[in-house]
Amino acid sequence: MNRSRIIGIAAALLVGVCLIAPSIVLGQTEAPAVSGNAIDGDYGYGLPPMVSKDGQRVDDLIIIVHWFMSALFMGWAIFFVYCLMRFRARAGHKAAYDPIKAKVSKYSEIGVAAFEAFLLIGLSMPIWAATKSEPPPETEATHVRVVAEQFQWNFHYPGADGKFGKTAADLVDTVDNPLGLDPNDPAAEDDVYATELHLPVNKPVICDLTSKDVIHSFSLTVMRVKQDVIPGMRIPVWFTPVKEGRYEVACAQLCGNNHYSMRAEMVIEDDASFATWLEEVGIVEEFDEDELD
Ligand SMILES: [Cu+2]
Repeated sequence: MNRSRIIGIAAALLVGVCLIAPSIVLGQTEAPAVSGNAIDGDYGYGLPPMVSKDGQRVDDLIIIVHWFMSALFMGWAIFFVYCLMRFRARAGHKAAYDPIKAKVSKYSEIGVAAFEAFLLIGLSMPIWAATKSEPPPETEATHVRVVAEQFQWNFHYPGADGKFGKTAADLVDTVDNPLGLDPNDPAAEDDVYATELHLPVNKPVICDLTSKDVIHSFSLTVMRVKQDVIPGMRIPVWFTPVKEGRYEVACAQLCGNNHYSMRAEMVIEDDASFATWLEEVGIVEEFDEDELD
């Protein structure tokens, strides 16, 4: 392939990326559906919908990093095409093997390193410290235990007494006792089990994550929350939902053959609807126990 053709292909690729990128960012498609129910919010090729109090800060960081990487990409791509043209083989020219010393490259490298340090120390660390180091007070938060298993999410609510009943791995029964609740513990009597995550709007949420089998990852894209779920560990995550709606809970860690089907729904609703739902789910559980007796 001759050199001018290589230069032409490189330039065409560069122009192509510049033309396609904005249409990808601006494009919108249908929201994904979970078990037949429509999921709220506009899903496109850009950032997914965000309904969390602290989410905007995470989004700002993602956007800044992407603009910075785009500028770096453009800089390197222009330099690449320049080198192809400037240092092509020509009659009467001989390649020089001495290292090149240029002030432009030295200062641009220092500039990139300084900006990266600013990204880490000036932007990322303060956001991380503000949103991830201190959980909200337990008395003000909705507290849920999230128990992952192949290939389902289980949600455990403490019930009216606000206390989670004791659980034990050897009490787990997939059909009758999916959480492994201890029937002799009085705190377990009013506990609620659900496969859908319901949460009241505008109130902090603490989710304690654990797994029955392998490593999963609790992914609430709309809350900008993603955390590995590890058997034998209790890992808390917290967030504050700010918009009512029906959203997706996904597993973001390849956890086995049916990993793709490990999805649940998260319903953000007002206080009254949440209280009604908790009561209804509780009633269903009691009814099931009567049936079994
Ligand atoms: Cu999983």
